[in-house]
Amino acid sequence: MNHSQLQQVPHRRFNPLTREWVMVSPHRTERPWQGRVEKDAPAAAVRYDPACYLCPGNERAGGARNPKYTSTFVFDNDFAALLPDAHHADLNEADLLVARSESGLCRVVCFSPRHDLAIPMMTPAKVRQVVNIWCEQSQQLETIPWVRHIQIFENRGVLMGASNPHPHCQIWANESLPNIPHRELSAFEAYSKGKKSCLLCDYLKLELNKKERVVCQNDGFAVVVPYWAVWPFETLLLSKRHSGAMEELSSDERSLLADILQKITVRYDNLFETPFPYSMGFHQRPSDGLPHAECHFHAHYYPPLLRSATVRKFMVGYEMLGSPQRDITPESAAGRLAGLSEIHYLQRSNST
Ligand code: H2U
Ligand code: ZN
Repeated sequence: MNHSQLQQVPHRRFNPLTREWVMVSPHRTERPWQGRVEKDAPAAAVRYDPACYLCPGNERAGGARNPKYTSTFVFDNDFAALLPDAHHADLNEADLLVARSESGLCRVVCFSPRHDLAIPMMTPAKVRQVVNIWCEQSQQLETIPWVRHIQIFENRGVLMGASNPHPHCQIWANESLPNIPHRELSAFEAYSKGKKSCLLCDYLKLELNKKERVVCQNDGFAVVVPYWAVWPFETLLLSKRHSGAMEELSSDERSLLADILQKITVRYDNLFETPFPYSMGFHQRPSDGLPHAECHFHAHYYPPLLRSATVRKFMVGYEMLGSPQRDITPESAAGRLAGLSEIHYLQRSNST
């Protein structure tokens, strides 16, 4: 059997980054479905919201007041999940009750003073400022001796638990390697040891040759729906040059990163003509001072939507108990995303 015959039959696909399997059931997409592609009510586009905790000059929920910032704005999360000075604890009872203390810092980054402009709608120069602040923050946080991992992530939309529509992301820096980066690090190390090359450099080469899962690219980055995608329109953003962290990107590459972030998010918004919800985040090498030359800088986008602005995929039932499963194939999701315009639907209707 070859790859094209897989388009009709249930099968499993292997994720070499996490070394887990996903079930793919393409034949189910033929089942009757009477839904339609419906558009969400467009969010009221206010540039400034006096009731927003993140807008310039406003008071936050914790009582602090934001400065009248004019570019990006970073502050320590008023409700931080981790604290920098955890009391040391290392408990183990019969290998069954195991716990350790964890120090960390949690920050919030407002992308711009504008309450209404998310990444796909911002100017390229403003997105570049966001990339700059991510690099600056990573560089600053990794100088803290106990910081071993820096996670930059964005929850967009209420569906993904974002607490505020003002475009922002979070940065958590902590003492230990979280589960998923830990699994990815083991996979990078094992692959590099066995094949004497980089897992994601090899994967990217394969995808750029095959082209069937490539959504968009520029000189520095490519976005693919990975062969092993779990979420219907999940994507993987890969740097073309092998580098381990965002701060290692050249000035040109930082601009290209800003560009590719817009290319993929504009496509997402255009898919159902709605502000497309997702959780996304960057995976970089651990910041423990070791080189980790086998790690390859990348980002994951996990959007929950399946068929329209309101029909989402749920990770329930078999997926909670067995393994993740998808119906629409990664190839067909990539084809749909790749075919979309790079002009945002709201900017299109404004110009007509
Ligand atoms: P999310 O939208 O991804 O939840 O991120 C917003 C974060 O902002 C959230 O973690 C913090 C919340 O704790 N926050 C503040 O620190 N101060 C506020 O006044 C509002 C929200
Ligand atoms: Zn706001």
